[in-house]
Amino acid sequence: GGDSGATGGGGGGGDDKITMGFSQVGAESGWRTANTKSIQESAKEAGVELKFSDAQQKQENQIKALRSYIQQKVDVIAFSPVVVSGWDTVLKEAKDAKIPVILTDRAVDSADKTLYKTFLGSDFVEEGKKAGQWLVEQYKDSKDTVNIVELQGNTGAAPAIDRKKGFGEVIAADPKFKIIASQPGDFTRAKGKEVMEAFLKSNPKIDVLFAHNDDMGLGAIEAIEGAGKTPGKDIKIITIDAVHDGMQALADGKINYIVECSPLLGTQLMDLAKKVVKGEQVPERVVTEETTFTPEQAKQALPDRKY
Ligand code: GZL
Repeated sequence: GGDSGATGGGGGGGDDKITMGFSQVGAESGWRTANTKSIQESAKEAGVELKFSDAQQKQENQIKALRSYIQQKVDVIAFSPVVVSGWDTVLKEAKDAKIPVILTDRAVDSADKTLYKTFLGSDFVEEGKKAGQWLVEQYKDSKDTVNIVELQGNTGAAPAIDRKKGFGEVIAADPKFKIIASQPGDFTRAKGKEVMEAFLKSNPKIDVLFAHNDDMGLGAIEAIEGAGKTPGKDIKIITIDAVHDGMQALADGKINYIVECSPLLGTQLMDLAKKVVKGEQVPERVVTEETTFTPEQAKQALPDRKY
């Protein structure tokens, strides 16, 4: 194959077949497994040679994976950073090795924007705002205090920081909304259930649960039912993602509203990767298209959902 030129890392094989090193956060949620499936299927369709690693939600494992991709001289690196900070050193190593990097799903807080070519993923602040807007609308005619508990994603993750920010900004408009407890549930069902059990024990009056993803909401539903309360009625539940099991709970009335966060980033990622390896210009930010769902809309959408 021809010379890989300034942008590529001298990857394998012929001119058009590129090699991508991908570091995935883990397999913590339904969203994550759907995202992994999208990336692996899209790589096959695009004829991209994919080296894939699962970091089990540990940053040090992602850094190790990125270093191994640099060693292997892949043509392009893509990853979903489990947390926003601590990436500058390894991203500089990739830059020095002339291997372009694409951020997907989650962002990093590096001040140096030349450390990556583009960030493909959702606007998490917007997702948090949509969740808050639904709540404000639901309680617009009520004067009573609304006691909210919040299950956050893993500490330091872009979606956890930004969803909390967007939601908080919107409900700050009316002092009747009170977040009486807010803890990380790490985006998993198990932790979501465990933290919700603690919330229920220490807060006699909980009106609303805002969970940063469906999986924590589903875990919380188990805790709420275990406490003899009815999810969706005694405690209103808002979640983010719209994966199958969340949409089923929404259709069943156990969740009241879901803000979609699409995991289907694979096709766009492979297109961006091919452009970047060729040294073509790409937008520095590609925002995912996504919507929201009520129980009625979930019933309509469920039969056609891919995940
Ligand atoms: C959001 C993604 C989050 C999902 C969770 O793009 O990073 O991580 O909302 C997943 O379900 O674990």
